[in-house]
Amino acid sequence: MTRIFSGIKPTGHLTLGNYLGALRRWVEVDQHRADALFSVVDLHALTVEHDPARVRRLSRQAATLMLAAGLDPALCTVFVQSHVDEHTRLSYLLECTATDGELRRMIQYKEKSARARASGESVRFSLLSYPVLMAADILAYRTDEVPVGEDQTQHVELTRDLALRFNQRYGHTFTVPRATRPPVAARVMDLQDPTSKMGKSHDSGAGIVYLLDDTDAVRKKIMRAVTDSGREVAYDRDAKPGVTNLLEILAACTDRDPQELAGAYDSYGALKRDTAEAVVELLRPMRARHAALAADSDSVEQVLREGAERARSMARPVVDSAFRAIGLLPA
Ligand code: AQP
Repeated sequence: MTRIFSGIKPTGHLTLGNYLGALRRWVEVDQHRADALFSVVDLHALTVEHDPARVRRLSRQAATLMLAAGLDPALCTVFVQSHVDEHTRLSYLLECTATDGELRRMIQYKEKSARARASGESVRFSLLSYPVLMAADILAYRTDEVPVGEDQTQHVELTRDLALRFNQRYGHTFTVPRATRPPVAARVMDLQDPTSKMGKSHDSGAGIVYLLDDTDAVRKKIMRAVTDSGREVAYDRDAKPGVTNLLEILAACTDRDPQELAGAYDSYGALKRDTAEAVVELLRPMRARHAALAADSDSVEQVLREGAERARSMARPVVDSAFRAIGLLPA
């Protein structure tokens, strides 16, 4: 059976981008067709300035939202990355496989380190090394497919390179995974700056729809979305990034084609109204389930404990065999 691994990092409140670009497909497709593992990748939240209490809170909230969105522990494995030691054990071996040059070429590293330096912050070494930890997350489970948004494709490419290199040098140990992407909404853009990704750790709350935003806030954010000059509703990411983003969101919410939808509107106002209503309806059941689950945190913790046990039992033999292959004495 195909093995899938994907994760969400608790760097902020989950957004519509996380849902349309990742979570929805995990729920509707991946957990049914594959042996799937979905993780709150909390170690990845430590690569930038962080507040320990906030990371704890956001980790719990992310796990609760993943379940509220419909991940079913009877169908897939839901767990917290730091609960399974195999990720960090394997990460070191992969650090010994990766090169400094290839890590410095990672676009996210270049962008985030430049941003940190520009604002006078120091750059954590883990910001450079985290793609290797991500490779360990994936390879520890002999994953076949990694559903990710466009922004993570380069890291999955690195994972493939590391798996191939390790296998060539030390004998076949890892499955070489491939990235898969959702058909639409692979990249939901910020409503106030439609040329940059809607990211949960970004500052501009006005351009970001959070999954737990109340109905009024969702409507306001979408009605105030930046649109483009002119009046024509056209699906064209370069010439009309704002309108195109709204069309993609509406298309993803209603399972329609964004190009076709463009032909159905002759004003930005109507497009915004329909998009706002579609998003409100999409999020309504999830918010209700989240409220119920948040009131029963014991059951969420139980799911995470069982998920970690299952994940550990899958990862341990793979990581142990990597330790042996690379030349370490068995304990
Ligand atoms: N805007 C988005 N559009 C489509 N997919 C997205 N994803 C995230 N944002 C969008 C996908 O959601 C999964 C989990 O994301 P993540 O936690 O790795 O990254 P993030 O939500 O983008 O969080 P940050 O902290 O705001 O990230 P950075 O700092 O990297 O910008 C992934 O499959 C991701 O592709």
